[in-house]
Amino acid sequence: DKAQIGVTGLAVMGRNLARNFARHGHTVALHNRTTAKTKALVEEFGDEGAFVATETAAEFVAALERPRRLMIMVKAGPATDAVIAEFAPLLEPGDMIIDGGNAHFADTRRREKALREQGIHFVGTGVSGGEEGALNGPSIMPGGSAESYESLGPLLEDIAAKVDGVPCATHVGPDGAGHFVKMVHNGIEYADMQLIAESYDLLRGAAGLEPAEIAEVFRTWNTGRLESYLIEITAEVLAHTDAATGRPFVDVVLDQAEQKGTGRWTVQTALDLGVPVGGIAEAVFARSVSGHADLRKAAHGLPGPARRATEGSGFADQVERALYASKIIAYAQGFHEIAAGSAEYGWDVDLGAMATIWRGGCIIRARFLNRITDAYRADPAMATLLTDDHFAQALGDAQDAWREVVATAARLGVPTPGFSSALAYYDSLRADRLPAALTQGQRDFFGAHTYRRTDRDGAFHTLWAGDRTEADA
Ligand code: 2AM
Repeated sequence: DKAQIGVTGLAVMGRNLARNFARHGHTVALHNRTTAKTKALVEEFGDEGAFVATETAAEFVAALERPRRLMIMVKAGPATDAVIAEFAPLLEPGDMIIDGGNAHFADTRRREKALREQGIHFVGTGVSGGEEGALNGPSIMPGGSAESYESLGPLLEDIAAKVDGVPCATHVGPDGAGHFVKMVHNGIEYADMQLIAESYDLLRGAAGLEPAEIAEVFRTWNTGRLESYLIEITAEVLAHTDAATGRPFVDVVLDQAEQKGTGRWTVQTALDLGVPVGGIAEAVFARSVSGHADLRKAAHGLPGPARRATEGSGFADQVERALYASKIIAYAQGFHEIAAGSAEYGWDVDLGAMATIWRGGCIIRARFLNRITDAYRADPAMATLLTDDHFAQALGDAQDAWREVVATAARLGVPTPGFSSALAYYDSLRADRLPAALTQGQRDFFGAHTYRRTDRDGAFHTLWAGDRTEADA
């Protein structure tokens, strides 16, 4: 029997996706550059379903039913191009190459275009949920042609996570749309993690709670509107004790956060598109700051306020509100970026559907995402999530606590770039007037860059060096 799908690249993600397909009753062709990995998979997990182990590229391609569905799970970058170059000549028009790696959407657009000329569908696909998700149900974000999704969609929906019976997989849009959305998903994940980290730091530095006590606070939060995978694992990590020292685990881990690049891409892309994503950017920069051991060492002795815990038991509730409000901001910024990318590249992404497929399988899975889906269902053309009834009310209810938390952080010297920038974004968007008017005035003064007026159309320039009369520009 021919295989419905083939997976090449059998490191842990590829292996787990292959097993997931097989467990759902699909015959899966297997291929890996190093054939020992293929053999090992079949030896260890062969009883989970129908696998066809192959050694050469030709054997692999021959094992697939037509049109062929060939999934590549190699490290994003040159390896992806190498594998495409190896297999594309063996394929026929109508066949599909699915790239489930973390490719940059611009690479995906390039590859899709090149393969389209050969009649091959290239489906750049975001896959979120790590190893565990790949095996038991990830969130899947495929781009590529709508035609390819007709053939591929049912398989992807089979292996995806399900929430209330709805699969966490849908066709995102043409060419690079899937990888773009996966990229922004990761950017939002960075922001969400940073806000949680700041909440922990505040509960410790401003309220004087111990990690085990903070774990309890997060457990309580996880029964409410903040219920999510990230809050759940935060409680687990904070409650963990280091076996070697008997100290809280979080106190023995080096405080330098690393990154693989999708958060940085989210911010770089936002800059290119002109979309303000301060919350995501601050999260990327916070990791960067943490890693600059040399700067931190040099600055370590600089003066700050006495960092004494002064806050009482009501503080945790205020932090919960600040966290929820800041989280709304981070998601609003991420969705703005997806909307802008969709408009720029003509993808017509259904924003509400993105929130739906993130409800399960992926790292940012959360109860909260239903609210985003509802918001876009009610008004698909909404300029910003912030004005949705639910979110506007939550932001309004949270704002006193949010301001109090940011003020407390500033007073005590607890760094909260995420909370602070989220609040500044909120205040900027809702402001009557912004000091951007002054900025334009300065630009006109030193560079004759002109300005527009509030009271009539046109572009104007003031003769700053002369008699300061105004001229039509
Ligand atoms: P390997 O087992 O032969 O190293 C993750 O690195 C996966 O991508 C592995 O399955 C690895 O195969 C595969 N891979 C990495 N670079 C590759 C390349 N240039 N060509 C083919 N497979 C590659």
